[in-house]
Amino acid sequence: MGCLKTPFGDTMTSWTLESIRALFHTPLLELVYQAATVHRRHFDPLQVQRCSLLSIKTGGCPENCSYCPQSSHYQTGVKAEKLMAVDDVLKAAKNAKDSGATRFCMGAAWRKVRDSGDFEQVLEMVKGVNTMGMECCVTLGMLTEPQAQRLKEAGLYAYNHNLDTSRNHYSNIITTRTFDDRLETLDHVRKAGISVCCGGILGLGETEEDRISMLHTLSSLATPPESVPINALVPIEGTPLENQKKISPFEMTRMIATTRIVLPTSMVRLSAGRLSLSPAEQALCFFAGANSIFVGDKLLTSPNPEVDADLELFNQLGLKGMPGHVEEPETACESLCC
Ligand code: SAM
Ligand code: DTB
Ligand code: SF4
Repeated sequence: MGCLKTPFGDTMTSWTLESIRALFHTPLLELVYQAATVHRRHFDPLQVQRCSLLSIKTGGCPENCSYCPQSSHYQTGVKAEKLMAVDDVLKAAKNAKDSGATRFCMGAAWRKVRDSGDFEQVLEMVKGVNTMGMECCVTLGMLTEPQAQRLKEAGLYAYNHNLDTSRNHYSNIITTRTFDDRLETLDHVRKAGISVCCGGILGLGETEEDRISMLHTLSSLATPPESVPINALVPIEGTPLENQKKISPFEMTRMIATTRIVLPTSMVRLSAGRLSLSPAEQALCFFAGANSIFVGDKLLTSPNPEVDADLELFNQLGLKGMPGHVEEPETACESLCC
């Protein structure tokens, strides 16, 4: 790790590839202990943010991401649908808020945002969710800087745009866009003043070096992401990765612990793949520094643990939901959601 001085005189650490590699290969229990220690310095370790996820535009995507059920390149049984109506989305957001979610994420199976009526509708959705006092996050594919600015003006809190894997492994997984395309959109999001949510997927046939390299790219961004989702591949029949070997819970734990230490103040999200982890394995991930999950029995198109199972998990572990910090405006909400 090298030390840099910020303009304010305090020290900022920059992680070299070698230092991340050494950390990643630390014996697991020692690594988890270090990560848990770092976690406690920056967060209440008993608080785990509950996020809600909704697919506002499902299927028919022109990209060929080898893991994705929504790509039109593969026969996965996911039907292409039109963009959801604003009112329906806001009703879902209200339900999510009532059930304790403090972040509402909307996903669209788009390659990129087009300046169109659909984008105007998404801006309305963002405005509505923001008005409810939840962190509003969207993931819509590639964005230009003016589009990012419009999302910011509508009240967008965060934009999710994952690197998914290392630069080296990227073209084995997706060929319809490049790693640099991803970085360019992240730059547009950052320039618009939107919080960046960017992480990856384990189980895409990548090596440990690929995982280390992805973390190095994330920590080397001019401003590292405030939010880092770590997904385990949900294998989808019909996709090229349907028979991929499942990652072990210890691989997930190692990745989460390393992420927590390399990006100590970021939210580390235990995202897709929780159904293949037992309650005890998820507990190990929380101990290693994961402090957010998606709640609700569906992710975008694939299953997620039942709400009751997560409530029981929180009770058993003594965890509580992280309180929201986005303020509800004082004026009454004029949208159709309430
Ligand atoms: N189309 C937009 C994009 O790709 O940025 C937004 C939606 S896309 C479904 C959001 C993220 O979901 C992907 O970047 C990927 O990390 C994750 N994802 C998709 N399919 C997955 C799967 N089968 N298992 C785990 N994560 C998956
Ligand atoms: C993220 O990193 N994982 C979420 C969210 N960001 C958008 C998506 C997971 C999708 C899993 C496959 C599906 O349900 O379609
Ligand atoms: Fe499309 Fe996003 Fe799925 Fe890739 S991950 S196929 S861009 S919806």
